[in-house]
Amino acid sequence: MHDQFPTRRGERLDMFPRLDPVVHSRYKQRWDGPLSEESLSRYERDGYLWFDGFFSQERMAPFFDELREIAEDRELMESDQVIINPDSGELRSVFSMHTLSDRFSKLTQDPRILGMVRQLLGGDVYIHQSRINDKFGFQGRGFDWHSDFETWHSEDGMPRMRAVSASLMLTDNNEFNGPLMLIPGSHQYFVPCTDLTPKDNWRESLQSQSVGVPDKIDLRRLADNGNIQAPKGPPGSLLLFECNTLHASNSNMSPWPRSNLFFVYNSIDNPLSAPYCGQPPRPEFLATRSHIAPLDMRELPLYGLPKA
Ligand code: 6CS
Ligand code: FE
Repeated sequence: MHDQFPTRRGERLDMFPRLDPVVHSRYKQRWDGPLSEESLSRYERDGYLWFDGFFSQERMAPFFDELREIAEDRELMESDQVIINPDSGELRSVFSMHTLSDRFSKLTQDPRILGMVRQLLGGDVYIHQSRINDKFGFQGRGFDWHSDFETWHSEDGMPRMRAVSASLMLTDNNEFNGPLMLIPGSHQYFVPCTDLTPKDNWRESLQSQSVGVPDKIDLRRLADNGNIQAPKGPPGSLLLFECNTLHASNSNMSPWPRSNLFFVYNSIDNPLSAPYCGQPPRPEFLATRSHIAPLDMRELPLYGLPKA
């Protein structure tokens, strides 16, 4: 099978311009939504959009509380979908949050998020992956540079660049606690990586990624060109980033936690095929393959009002 995004072939391959639209509603389908022409153009140029204080802090608090409950749940903490930081034994990531919790599931259907996501992807979407990344104070480890699409293509068989991550801040993200860093404009190139994918790579890569990290020469070129940005803001801030935008984060050296929630939306016209790296598919909690149905918008009750 010819692969239009060759990567992890055991040899260095040159990066090349992306083959897919960034804002899909401009091309194949016209799909209206809440984003202005200015925002769409900015997303097209930078590969992400930042919304400071998109939701209120009060609205985020129950999600953070639920995360703390998970950390207390012995059985869940021992399951494969919870990733532990090998240095500290503390929680690093919880995958498939939307199947674990009704509250998280409903949030994936919030009209304010879903409207923008559908507009960017030009039609109906489903959740490819959801997770919380949690960096405890003083010890939360970082993530090396990568494009999510590079992993999802090679390890999950995602055919095209037609997915977007919505990342909601559950805590403050500031310069001390390891906020996400992005390279604006890097989504415009596919950067092949060199090392072959080992079997069950996810067991290693979700703790500390080494395969799927671009060459330093390519990273420098893209960062020299687009610089590096680290959006910062209070709980409830939202980052929408294109699946191929290069990103990384440092460890959390502050005493405060940094917890971010991620929903990855994929177009229903871009369902997974066999992994391009030749390994068996990863578990369903990392990459949805079955029961793919378009997400509907679900209006939620008003927040902040006392219960009737
Ligand atoms: O393997 C994955 O699917 C993931 N790994 C990283 C480092 N980022 C995105 C995604 O959660
Ligand atoms: Fe990532």
